[in-house]
Amino acid sequence: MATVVKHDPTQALDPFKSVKKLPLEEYFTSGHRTCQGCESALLMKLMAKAAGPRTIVLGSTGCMYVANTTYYSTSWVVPWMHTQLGSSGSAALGTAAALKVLMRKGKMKNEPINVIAFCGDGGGADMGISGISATLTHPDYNCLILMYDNESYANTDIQLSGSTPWGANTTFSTPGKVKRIMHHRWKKNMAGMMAAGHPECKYVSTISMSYGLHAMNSMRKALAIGGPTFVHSLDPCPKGWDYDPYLSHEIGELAVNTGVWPLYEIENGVLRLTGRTQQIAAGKIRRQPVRDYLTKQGRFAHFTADDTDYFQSKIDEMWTKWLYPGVIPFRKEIEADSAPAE
Ligand SMILES: Cc1ncc(C[n+]2csc(CCOP(=O)(O)OP(=O)(O)O)c2C)c(N)n1
Ligand code: SF4
Ligand SMILES: [Mg+2]
Repeated sequence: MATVVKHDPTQALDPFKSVKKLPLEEYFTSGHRTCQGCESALLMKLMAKAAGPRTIVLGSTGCMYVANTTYYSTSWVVPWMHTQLGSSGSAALGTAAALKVLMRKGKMKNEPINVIAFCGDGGGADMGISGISATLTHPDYNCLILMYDNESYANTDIQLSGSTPWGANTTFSTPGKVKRIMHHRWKKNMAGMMAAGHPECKYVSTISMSYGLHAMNSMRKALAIGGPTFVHSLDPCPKGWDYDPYLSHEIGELAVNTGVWPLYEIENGVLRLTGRTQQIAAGKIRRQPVRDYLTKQGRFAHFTADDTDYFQSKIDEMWTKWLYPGVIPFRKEIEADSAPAE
């Protein structure tokens, strides 16, 4: 008979009903040095609020490490530890395993403690993907891996990553006179990949800080469900995306409303589009043209009309041809445009 792995108890983290019902306590406070308008810093703040005081946070190298832990100061009120750039997965698993052993041996009080390891897109979707993958195959350890995606290696001056959108201007893909588009690869589908490849992982979701309550409740679900989980946040970055910091919130909304960043969750194997994405898919609101999103950001300022059309066509494809809009990039053979000849 197959052994059913039972995970340890988790904290009861019911969804927050409204912004007015949020606790006033902050566990990520002042004293950091992130740029004005940094949505990743907002993610840290809301993640800590969503998780509450009995939480350990581990952070891999990147802006959210460097700017938040200047020598002799930190904005973290909960225990926090730095981990190596590609190590969010192993840091999460190792910490969850250590807590389990210490509690079993009676060396610390037996209580559910949230373990959250965050990583950037460079540290997570590129360098640390194998460690994250390994962690998501261990159903007996409770931990959340939170990927904050500012679509570049921002801390080292905006080099392109596997998460950088097609055509964007980064320090590794500066448009020139002869070649305008220097980055020809499409962004990795990290959340879909994590969900599809790890059947033991009970919860994967995408979030945006422009929808803070939705994001906090998603992180609470990820922490409460048990076992290892993965949440992917798209975080506008004024420095890397080259826009005025006051636009951060609007650009986050545009990413969702243009269909560039679909919001969804996969809970116990059930896939559900959420928030505005669900409304777009149900035909209740119109998907905005991607031009509205691209023209707000300097990193796309070199785009010609053809480039914008190409970008739009790829987003349309994601919405109309994928097995599930924005989530699963397969097509049923019968629906494929040009099924290969036998
Ligand atoms: C193994 C290793 N290689 C390179 C670096 C240099 N480095 C520090 S932060 C960073 C960028 C990380 O990018 P990302 O994970 O996307 O986080 P962000 O800086 O965008 O917040 C790099 C390359 C490092 N610390 N460790
Ligand atoms: S470079 Fe981007 S991610 Fe880094 S602190 Fe500034 S706004 Fe935040
Ligand atoms: Mg990054």
